[in-house]
Amino acid sequence: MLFGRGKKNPIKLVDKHVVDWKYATCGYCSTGCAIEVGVDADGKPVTSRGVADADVNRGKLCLKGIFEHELFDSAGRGLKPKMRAHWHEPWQDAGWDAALDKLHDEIRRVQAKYGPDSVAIISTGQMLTEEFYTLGKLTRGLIGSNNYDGNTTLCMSSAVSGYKRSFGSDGPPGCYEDFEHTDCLIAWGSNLPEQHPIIYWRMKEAQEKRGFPLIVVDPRVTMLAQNANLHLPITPGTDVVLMNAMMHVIFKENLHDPRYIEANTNGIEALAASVEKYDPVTASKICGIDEDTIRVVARTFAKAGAAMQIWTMGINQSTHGSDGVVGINNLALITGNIGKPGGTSLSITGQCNAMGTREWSSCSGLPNYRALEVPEHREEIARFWNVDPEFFPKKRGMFQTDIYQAMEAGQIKGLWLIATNPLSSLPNTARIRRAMEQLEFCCVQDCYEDTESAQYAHVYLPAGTWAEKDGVMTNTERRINRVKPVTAPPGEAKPDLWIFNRVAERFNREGKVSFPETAGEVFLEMRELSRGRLSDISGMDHALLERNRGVQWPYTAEQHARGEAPPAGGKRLYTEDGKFSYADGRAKLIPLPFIDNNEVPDEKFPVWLNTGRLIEHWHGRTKTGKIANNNKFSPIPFIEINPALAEELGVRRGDYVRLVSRRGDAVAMAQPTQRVPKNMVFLPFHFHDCANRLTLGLLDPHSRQPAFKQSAVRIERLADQPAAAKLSMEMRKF
Ligand SMILES: Nc1nc2c(c(=O)[nH]1)N[C@H]1C(S)=C(S)[C@@H](COP(=O)(O)OP(=O)(O)OC[C@H]3O[C@@H](n4cnc5c(=O)[nH]c(N)nc54)[C@H](O)[C@@H]3O)O[C@H]1N2
Ligand SMILES: Nc1nc2c(c(=O)[nH]1)N[C@H]1C(S)=C(S)[C@@H](COP(=O)(O)OP(=O)(O)OC[C@H]3O[C@@H](n4cnc5c(=O)[nH]c(N)nc54)[C@H](O)[C@@H]3O)O[C@H]1N2
Ligand code: SF4
Ligand SMILES: [Mo]
Repeated sequence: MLFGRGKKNPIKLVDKHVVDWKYATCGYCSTGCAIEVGVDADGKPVTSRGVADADVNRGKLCLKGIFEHELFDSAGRGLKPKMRAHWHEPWQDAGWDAALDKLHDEIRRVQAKYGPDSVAIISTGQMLTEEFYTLGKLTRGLIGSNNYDGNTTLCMSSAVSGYKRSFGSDGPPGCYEDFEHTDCLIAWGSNLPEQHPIIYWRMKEAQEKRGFPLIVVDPRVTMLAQNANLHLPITPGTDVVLMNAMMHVIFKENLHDPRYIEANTNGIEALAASVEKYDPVTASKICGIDEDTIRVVARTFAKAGAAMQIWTMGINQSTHGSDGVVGINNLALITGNIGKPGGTSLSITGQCNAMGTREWSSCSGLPNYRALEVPEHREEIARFWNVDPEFFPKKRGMFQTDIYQAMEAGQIKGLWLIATNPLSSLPNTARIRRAMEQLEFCCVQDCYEDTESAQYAHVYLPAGTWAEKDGVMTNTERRINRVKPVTAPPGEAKPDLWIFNRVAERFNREGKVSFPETAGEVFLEMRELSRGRLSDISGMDHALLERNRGVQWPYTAEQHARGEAPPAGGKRLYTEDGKFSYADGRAKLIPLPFIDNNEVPDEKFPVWLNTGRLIEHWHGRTKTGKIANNNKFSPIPFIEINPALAEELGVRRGDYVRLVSRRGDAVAMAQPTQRVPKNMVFLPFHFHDCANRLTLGLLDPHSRQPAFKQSAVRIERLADQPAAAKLSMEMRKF
């Protein structure tokens, strides 16, 4: 025997008696892994595996994807529609007709009493694209409230705003294959190995082959930072200062690309003048990165043949979120790193279909990146949907974060929440509670009935989730892929598309507007609306998407007719000179003066509160809190705390502490670690009634995205540890 060790017991895999494998795309993060779910002879989903020939994940899945089939019959799923007259009364089971009639009647009642925009509709990044499009048509074309937005305001809105300001349109220009061509990668506020494990794996493989430098900007020593060549532990909220200083060095040392700037951009003079005062010495005092490191990073980036930047919530969730994205784009543009292999500015999106909602939901405008502000766009869509163009508002309505403030002020009286749980995910829970209490009517449409937000609902609609439904999703690299129904929703729950179509019938009694019944038909309608636009999908259909394991947009009918195999042309955007979405085809270089407007630690609240995620959990844990193999890794709230700070506070590993901010307090277990500096704690926001009791969430002026990652707290060791342990167990909820 090899190694002479004698006979070993062979590893036995449990035979799950799979008779068929069904195709889907993972419903957690935006990586977009292709999954096959194994079903047994009774049609029960029993296991999941990665699809071997899918370009995105090449057979791999992370810890969430592997156990995803377990959510189909997990605890807390909604099985029946429910109603009640007041939110503090017990629920009564209701039939679908009664619940949907109530939703229609209450929306019209509130609108009649307080005006059309007094009803808000808040959607998500976690439905299928055909569902987004249908909800958009229903809201914009029939219901007619302009206060229609998504949880993407908590997530991608800074990226959207920054792309629009720099390039004239949203749409991430790069792809995962860029890792295989890049000569330098900067990751801004992104913890790839935990939050996008399979993108990380693609990056790591490429890096091991070619050895390009990885530079990580993050105040924590994240898993990604541990793998970096250079880690820049930046002072929270000051990334824009570092970007300006890097540009300062690049211009001073003539490392920019004049040919590219000349051919493709406007605004170089103003930008160069504005970064003049951000010399590395001055900048280092604000952003906490020493001047030599700033110079080294600027040179490494600018001198690389192709240089790439990725970023996630460390940039977007800030009072300078949109500016941070523009800063990244500025750096890319002045060095000619857009649209070329390995040279790009790639926003790593969050939710599985955060891109689909940006493209098709009509939340901030009209389908396929059309704007309410453009008369031709309103005309075009009105004609296509057979509605009166005058019915459309002439500018976008409130962002989600502003909707809550309007609710608190009593301006918004009706709310329809779809696949989002603001009572867990919005900053400053106490204010969100007060806002929800002002409502005359609230409907929650969720695949789980035990969400925090459902406490305030008058109608609950049980929805299917993920592969109980049929449609498509778009991932971070603009790849549209299929989700096919593996199983039916439990009990009387229904796919969201079915629900929207039934609601539409009630607002569309004369049948003026057509609402196709199946996702396949909806996709064909969307395809027509995409012709000739940046996000052109006219060459695609559901079958082609599955065959290719996803196709990146654009993929046009002409390409398809010419027989060009996907992803021809769709890998990257802005590959040619003068192809940006502004009228003159040029991108904009935009100066970014920095004003310090964060809540910062002071004597009373001396510690930064940084919040974010863990690999094993998903947001408010409606899903992962009930899947044993995810939940067991971190079943209760905890903080990462520096050992020196813990010692000063008399806190030992495993002690419970109270965190106090100007908004409220929360209890968590202390886990001392060098991952965080002495003046910061990191609190995952996954736990019930915890992190967002503390956060302030000041808003970015352009994107209205909250600064979830910058608040100030004080920490107290709790005297009564057994009582604290009990409280903490209660906060497990599930
Ligand atoms: N396992 C898992 N994966 C997920 C999710 C999940 O819930 N669980 N959610 C998905 C979604 S919707 C999203 S949006 C993404 C989020 O993905 P990420 O953004 O990668 O995750 P976060 O943990 O929110 O934040 C990333 C990092 O930002 C850092 N940061 C904080 N302040 C600053 C700052 O001022 N500057 C910089 N440069 N960095 C800062 C934090 O220390 C943290 O390490 O993850 C997606 N993937
Ligand atoms: N402190 C702090 N707060 C944060 C963040 C942070 O980093 N720190 N990150 C923010 C970010 S980036 C995000 S994206 C938000 C996420 O915030 P939320 O959107 O509130 O998060 P989820 O818990 O994913 O909520 C999704 C809801 O939809 C339900 N659902 C899932 N699939 C379906 C479906 O197919 N149909 C229907 N009808 N329902 C479905 C789930 O059960 C769940 O209740 O949180 C934000 N909040
Ligand atoms: S990396 Fe994201 S898409 Fe892939 S299996 Fe994990 S959660 Fe799903
Ligand atoms: Mo997100």
